[in-house]
Amino acid sequence: MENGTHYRTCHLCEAMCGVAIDVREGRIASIKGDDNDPLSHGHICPKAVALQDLHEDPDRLKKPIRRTAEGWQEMEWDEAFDLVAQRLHAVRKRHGKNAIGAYLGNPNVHNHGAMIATLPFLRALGTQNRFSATSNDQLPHMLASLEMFGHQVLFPIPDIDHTDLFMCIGANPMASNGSLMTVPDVRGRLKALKARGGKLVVIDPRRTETGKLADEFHFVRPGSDALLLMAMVHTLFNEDLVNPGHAQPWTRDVDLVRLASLPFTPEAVSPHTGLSAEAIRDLARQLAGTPRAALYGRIGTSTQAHGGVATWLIYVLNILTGKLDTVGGMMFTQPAIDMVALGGMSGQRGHFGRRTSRVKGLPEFGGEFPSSTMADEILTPGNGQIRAFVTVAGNPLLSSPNGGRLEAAFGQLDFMVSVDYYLNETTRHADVILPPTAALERSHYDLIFSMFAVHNVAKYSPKLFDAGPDARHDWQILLELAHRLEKQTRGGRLPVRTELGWRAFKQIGPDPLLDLMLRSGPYGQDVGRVRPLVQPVIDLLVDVLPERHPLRNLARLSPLDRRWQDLPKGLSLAALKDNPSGVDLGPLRPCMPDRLFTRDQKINLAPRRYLQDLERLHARLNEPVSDELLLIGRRHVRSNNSWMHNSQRLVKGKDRCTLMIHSRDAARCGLSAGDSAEVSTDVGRIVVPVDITDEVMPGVVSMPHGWGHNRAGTRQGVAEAHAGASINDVIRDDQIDPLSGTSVLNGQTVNVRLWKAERGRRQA
Ligand SMILES: Nc1nc2c(c(=O)[nH]1)N[C@H]1C(S)=C(S)[C@@H](COP(=O)(O)OP(=O)(O)OC[C@H]3O[C@@H](n4cnc5c(=O)[nH]c(N)nc54)[C@H](O)[C@@H]3O)O[C@H]1N2
Ligand SMILES: Nc1nc2c(c(=O)[nH]1)N[C@H]1C(S)=C(S)[C@@H](COP(=O)(O)OP(=O)(O)OC[C@H]3O[C@@H](n4cnc5c(=O)[nH]c(N)nc54)[C@H](O)[C@@H]3O)O[C@H]1N2
Ligand code: SF4
Ligand SMILES: [Mo]
Repeated sequence: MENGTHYRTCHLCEAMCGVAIDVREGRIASIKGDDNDPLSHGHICPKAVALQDLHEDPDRLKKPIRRTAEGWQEMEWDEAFDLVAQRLHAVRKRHGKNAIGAYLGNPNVHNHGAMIATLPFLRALGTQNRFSATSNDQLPHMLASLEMFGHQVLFPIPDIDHTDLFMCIGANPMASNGSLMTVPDVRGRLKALKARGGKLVVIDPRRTETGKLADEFHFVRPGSDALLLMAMVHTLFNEDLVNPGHAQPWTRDVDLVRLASLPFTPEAVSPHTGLSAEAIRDLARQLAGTPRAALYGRIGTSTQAHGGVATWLIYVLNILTGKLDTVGGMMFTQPAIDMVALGGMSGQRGHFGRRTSRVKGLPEFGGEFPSSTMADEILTPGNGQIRAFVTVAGNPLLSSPNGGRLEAAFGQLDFMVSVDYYLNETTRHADVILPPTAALERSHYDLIFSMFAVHNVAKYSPKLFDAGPDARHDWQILLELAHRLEKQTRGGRLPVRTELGWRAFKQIGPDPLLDLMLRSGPYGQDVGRVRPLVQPVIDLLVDVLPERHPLRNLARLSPLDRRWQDLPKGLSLAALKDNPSGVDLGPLRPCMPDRLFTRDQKINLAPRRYLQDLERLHARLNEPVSDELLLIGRRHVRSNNSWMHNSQRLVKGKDRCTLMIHSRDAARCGLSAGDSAEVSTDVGRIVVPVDITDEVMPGVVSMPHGWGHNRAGTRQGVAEAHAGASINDVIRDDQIDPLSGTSVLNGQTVNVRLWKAERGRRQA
């Protein structure tokens, strides 16, 4: 790499900040914000410098390793691919396809190459036992989008730059930098909101970094949001405040929602939620009374016992008050590569409940079962039991509920392979680890997060460093394994056309496909010239791309489509390369009802499965309010899920893996400043230093996830020295939101007591 400044997108979280990386003598000299980035305008968070730490991390694996009796041994790629394909195939042959389990982790979504290669890889595996971080995360949003708008990834995004009221429930964008809302520089944008006379309202069991900036803050009891939101709906009807605005003609079943909300009066829900009836009414009135307003919820409202209903109600409230698809409300993006349109064309809009899991009968979503039931499927004998496992960019041992049980499950597999560049809590169970190139060694285009951005932008970054001939990208690893597995399936040889397809795919890679997608997309360039190229490429890949793969529809897209007539044109990969800081495609704009995918092109405001689940919510009204401690999660701006703790710069300073507890509860548990607490449930116990603070609501304790790097046999020196404890070691895997299958990561009851080193030692 030549000396100079390289512009790219930071891929670490959803915010897509533009970074300017200065390279001197082949090394990174500095990482700064890119002032010319049309979305982030120079903003970065403290994690951006960790791009260098990740790149230079001596613990990062560069060659495949295999577990042997003498420990881990390096091996050559070809040998590793053969070994993995053979072992997986052997399991499949003996026990059937579903005997292989697969888990896809969060970083895949930040990696366009991996995204494009995943579906062919999964098809080659052939298993129905698929899992991902989705069911520990945004599944309720996807389900609501599917049921209400007809498409699982058509998400309403807060138009935060034009709103006058931002109501934030169960999200802490000041720490997370936004989620299902790609929003670099949240602080700057919230400042601008206030400068134009707007208001920030935050509702959370903890007065978070975002809560501290709020003009109005409310504590809410964990897991009670659905009650609160229902009472807001109730108020809207009761006070005649319902007005869907321009969504009126294409919104159906408003009356059913009114009926459903009848029992949930503000008075009835008040003791359960912790908000007064008057405060609840006032929230509803504010939302209805502010023309440009957005109600937004995330992890706190989705990964909890009523995550399905709570997430649905957030959308319902926005719709009933006319906020959907209006400037300053909840709007839809128009990305340059429109995965919504591409998927929608082949009926790939998503599906739910087509089959159920073997052991617990839980519904699939988009072909995946809930991650909470992964251990059940590995540990429970019988036909279809998982015996081999594949993880790609995931660390479920720390990120899924009941880490201890997963530990036991992974420990008894016949074979496991992980595509990952760290030897960590999960991958140390693997027989083979296949490490991909690091992020700066590959090109970058945000296929997914461009769809969630608060302003339409497109940006491509070429690779910064050359990883050399002995390195493989994620997409190369996945396609190579897929190709070899397909061959195994068909007895060693593929039909000529299929073989050619695989070779072509491996040769082409993702970037030329990006180019075709950009050119034929809404802002594309010169379709006349591109059109004849698209179909032949798709034809070449037709045996490789699974049926209904969105790419198969590429030839049917055109920038000249009626819907896209008003949009600026000219995008191609070359055009993006000419604009290394990215291209501004304009603010979000109304696009409904054209973009609805429901059969009748109407918003389904009251899908049946939500109404059915209300019985469970209603029953809560008659339950006593328990005084047990409820455990919730949190994020910190210097951390990112489980995998950024090996950067000294990020972990240094104050211990961040602490248990926040209210002074009242600390006193009840006999805890004082400087103590450690033992947090336990019937699935496990952990020890964490306490942070006594009235920042959390009485009755609530909070700790971050992704820690617990003290398990033997990992190779992450810095992380091991800052181990912390894993919250998921005490979170039960048998508690899920039955409506959506999402893990209950927030609001489970826990026991907390003073941990005495003496007692710990005796038990050990
Ligand atoms: N209790 C609790 N649990 C939670 C959450 C919570 O709020 N509370 N949050 C949940 C959420 S939202 C999420 S998204 C999940 C995340 O959970 P996961 O997706 O399971 O895990 P991550 O911690 O993101 O770990 C990512 C893994 O990918 C590897 N990796 C990083 N980059 C790459 C790459 O480019 N290629 C490959 N092949 N590997 C890579 C890392 O080494 C690491 O092993 O955690 C969930 N778990
Ligand atoms: N720095 C950093 N940034 C990240 C990540 C990270 O790990 N670190 N992870 C990324 C990922 S994968 C994701 S999905 C996003 C998540 O983005 P966010 O959803 O913004 O993440 P959190 O900061 O966990 O915010 C969840 C909030 O919900 C609150 N909460 C918990 N239980 C309840 C409840 O029952 N009701 C209500 N109303 N609130 C509740 C918590 O107190 C917390 O403030 O962040 C992304 N960005
Ligand atoms: S907020 Fe931080 S981690 Fe997220 S994209 Fe921006 S610089 Fe990267
Ligand atoms: Mo996530």
